[in-house]
Amino acid sequence: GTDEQEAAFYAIVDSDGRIEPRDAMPEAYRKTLIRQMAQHAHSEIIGMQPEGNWISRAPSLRRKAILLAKVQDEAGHGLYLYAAAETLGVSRDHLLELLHTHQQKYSSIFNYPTLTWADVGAIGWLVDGAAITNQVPLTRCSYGPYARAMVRICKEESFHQRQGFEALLTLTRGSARQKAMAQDALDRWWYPSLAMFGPPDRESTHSDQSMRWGIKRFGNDELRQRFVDMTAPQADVLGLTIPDPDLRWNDERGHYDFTQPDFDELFRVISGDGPCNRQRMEHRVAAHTEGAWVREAAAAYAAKRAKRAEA
Ligand code: FAQ
Repeated sequence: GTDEQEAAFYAIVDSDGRIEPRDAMPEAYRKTLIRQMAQHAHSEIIGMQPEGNWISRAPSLRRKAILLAKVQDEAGHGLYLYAAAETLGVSRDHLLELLHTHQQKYSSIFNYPTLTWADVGAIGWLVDGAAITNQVPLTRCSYGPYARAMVRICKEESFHQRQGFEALLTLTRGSARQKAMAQDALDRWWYPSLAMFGPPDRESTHSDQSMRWGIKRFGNDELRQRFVDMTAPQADVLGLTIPDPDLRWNDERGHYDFTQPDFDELFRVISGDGPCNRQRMEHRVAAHTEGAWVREAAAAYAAKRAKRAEA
């Protein structure tokens, strides 16, 4: 772009305006947005798998209906995000191709297994809780289509979070075995949830630039702290113990002190070596391949209708 275009871009960003698809933008800004939005979209659709695993085994009809609706919402979030990414000049097909060939990522959290029913509650409470903490600031992201998609997604995620909390509350008020199952789920999901926020700021590749561009509004560490501050009192209400002996309120800081997640584990999981990476990708690619006839039929139907409209 020209210097003039660049000045116009920064004038919008610096005045907290929104960049729209037709505005000139630096190529690196466009690339960063495509990376983050695609990764986010991929996370939504891969994220359907761990909970989808429990749809046929939900403990009651009511729980099953709720879980089905939640997993459908996640498919919807993926669609809003792919559509928002398409405004940057990439196609959804291409983005899926990049996912399927390991050239783009999805969130580390979805590479962990859902071993019991309590895991479904823990995902809603912790994973959706972390997602909201990270995504509410994205409603003020400098790229208009992404920011607007986030508004609706955050409303739905906050319902998902309460759903998970309520499912866990039911278990913690149940039998000793049910309570133990809820505690075990918290023990396994706590640190992977903290890792969702990404590496510490000092090791974060993109944070400084993304904050300069108004894509990210806060660093990874600040959002992780916010999540701990929000979640610790909720664990008390549930009567569950967060698996961190050093977690305690620090009056001076006005925040909870806590133990950081194992970032070596995060990088291992991101690079493909988590407990379920292979299974998640195989399932995704198989679903895509088996769904080819649906895409072909939809395209043929659209072409037929277009032809009819012409006649
Ligand atoms: N997993 O320089 P940074 C959901 C990568 S919620 C995998 O700090 P950035 C809802 C990062 O891409 C989950 N990769 O990166 C739901 C970068 O890689 P690269 C999805 C990670 O972008 C709930 C490198 O490490 N939410 O789906 C992770 O500035 C329940 C260096 O990191 C979003 O995607 C990780 N945890 O900050 C669905 C939110 N952390 O490209 C179903 C939007 C870092 O250099 C059920 N995304 N990496 O090779 C963001 O806010 C940001 O992208 C961050 C990372 C904060 C995730």
